Amino acid sequence: MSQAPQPLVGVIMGSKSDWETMKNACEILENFEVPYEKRVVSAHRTPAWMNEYATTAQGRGLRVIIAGAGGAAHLPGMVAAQTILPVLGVPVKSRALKGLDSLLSIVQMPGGIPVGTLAIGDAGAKNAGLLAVRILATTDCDLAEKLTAYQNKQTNDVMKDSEL
Ligand code: RP5
Repeated sequence: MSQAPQPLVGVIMGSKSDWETMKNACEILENFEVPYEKRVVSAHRTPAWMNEYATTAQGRGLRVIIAGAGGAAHLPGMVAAQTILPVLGVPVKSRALKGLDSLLSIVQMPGGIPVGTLAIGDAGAKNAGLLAVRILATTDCDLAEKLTAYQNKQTNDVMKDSEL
């Protein structure tokens, strides 16, 4: 029986309700054939599990963590505080404040504990996936080639339709 490949990226989110947004990051990782894991990890509802996840992530072989959360979005920052892995934060669009609360909760980290904060919502999650691929591609030539092809295709697709 062949074993599943070791996940390199951990995609975590504060609630199942974040999945519609965070699946955009997972789709990118699947397109680039990057092994990843996805888990619900809540800073507020499961603090002990968050602590365990963050402190064991590097030892389990993860290279990047993508953390999405909405509202009082403390998950990315609290995970970044407990690991030296790069953490990419995705502000999920909240019902009450359309994600501005999520964005400000994630982006305003104190100096010393970095979180790479992306845009609110689907585009942010997609770009978090791409940024994780770019981080891994710094030490993986095959992945770097795939990224170049992805970017070229994107450019060509836009150029083909550039006449309105
Ligand atoms: C945050 O609270 C989650 O990241 C989610 O975006 C938000 C609302 O969670 P639910 O009440 O939908 O579970 O922790």
